[in-house]
Amino acid sequence: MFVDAVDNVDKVDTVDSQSGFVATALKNVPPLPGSAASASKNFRRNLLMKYRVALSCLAVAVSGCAGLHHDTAGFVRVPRATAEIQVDGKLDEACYRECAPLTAFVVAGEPARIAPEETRAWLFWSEDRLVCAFECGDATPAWAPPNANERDVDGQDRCELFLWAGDAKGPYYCIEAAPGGAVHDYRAHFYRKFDDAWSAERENCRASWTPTGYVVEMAVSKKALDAMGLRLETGARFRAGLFRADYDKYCGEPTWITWIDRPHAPADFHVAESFGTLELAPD
Ligand SMILES: [Ca+2]
Ligand SMILES: [Ca+2]
Repeated sequence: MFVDAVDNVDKVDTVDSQSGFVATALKNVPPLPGSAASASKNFRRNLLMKYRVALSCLAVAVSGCAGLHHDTAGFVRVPRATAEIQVDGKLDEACYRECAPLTAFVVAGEPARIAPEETRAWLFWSEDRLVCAFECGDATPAWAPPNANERDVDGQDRCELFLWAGDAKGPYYCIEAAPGGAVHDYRAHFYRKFDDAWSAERENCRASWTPTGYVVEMAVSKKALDAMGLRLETGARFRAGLFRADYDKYCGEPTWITWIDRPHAPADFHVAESFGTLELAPD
């Protein structure tokens, strides 16, 4: 069951009462797939171009900041959160300005192809949770409202966080979050043995629309991480996948976007080679 609540004139919150996932959408939310309102797409594309220029300027401005991620060779040092992060689908906390995002996303299996949309991702940790956020340019929103069938996320734009303790025979855990608030979370074993009954202890998980795409902001609790065999302490290392599916239309053909690519191999995020390594940094 889902509950709609309007708490101010600018946004509408859609709450999944079972998962706790909340999508915060501006009232000028992108049209549902196939709706007449999709005629506004050209206007959105123009906005996208202007916004990308602005983001390029911003990237230059923050390129020398402290806490910079190191995203070479599939290894990232995750900075410790120095202030409270409100998981509300808005990336207006200082950490998102002060820490450069991961931007090394590529089209999976197609090294010569430039990703058609910009993808930026951040990770932060504290003693009680791991925070992950994505900011995605997307001129072609493809989404549907949340419903009881989490597999309906499969045909939607979405950002994906995979977490794995590194045991080849052990489980890995996946949270796939769409811009309209639908979430598909599951546990899996290699190769592609899925258990949809698993659900993350997602105390907070929100998505919101931006003028040029969407944001997903999520936290995974210490309790959930403990159950995965992942430790929240300085120096701890574990494996993670950061992925994105970008559809031009609902249930169309996606462009698969990944942080760790297997060049010249078909896109497949459910293999160990698609995971990078995170190290929890002291600051
Ligand atoms: Ca926030
Ligand atoms: Ca899209």
